[in-house]
Amino acid sequence: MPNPDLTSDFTSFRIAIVAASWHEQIMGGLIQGALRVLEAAQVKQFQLLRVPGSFEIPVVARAAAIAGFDAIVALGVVIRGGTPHFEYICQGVTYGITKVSTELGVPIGNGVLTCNTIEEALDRAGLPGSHEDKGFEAAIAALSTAKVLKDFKAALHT
Ligand code: RBF
Repeated sequence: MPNPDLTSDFTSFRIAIVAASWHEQIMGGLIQGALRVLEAAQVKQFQLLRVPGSFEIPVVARAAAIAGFDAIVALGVVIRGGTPHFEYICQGVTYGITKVSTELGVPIGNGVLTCNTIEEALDRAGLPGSHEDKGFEAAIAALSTAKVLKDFKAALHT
């Protein structure tokens, strides 16, 4: 992932984390990863919104975008099972957060893991022994993009 730049002033940013509730141990790692970013960036205003499953992330992300949050971090874990549900849930959440983000102009960091096995997800969850920290990465992406948008809009008015 790109080098995270958390040295800008993020103190006025309002950030929502929208997190599903399936696979709670992995979700714990993703949420902690995102919270580490908010702490490092000294974000003062944030809200953690828990939803039942990843499929429910877009509707709550939309409400957060409309409510004026500057960026949203979407966190979930979808594990491939024996039925086509995996594809439908993955498509639904990916399409849903893309639509919310582009139509409402609010960046959404995509931290929804779509994995073949629990082991694959554990390896990406930012837990002890994990090789990757996708909650952290999604929060960095959301904050960095919110900064790009804020600077861009400010420059238009100068
Ligand atoms: N939600 C997840 O966040 N991760 C999953 O791995 C997951 N697997 C599911 C498998 C099946 C067969 C079903 C029916 C639902 C699953 N869900 C999962 C829940 C889904 O995101 C949503 O909450 C429910 O379908 C209710 O709308």
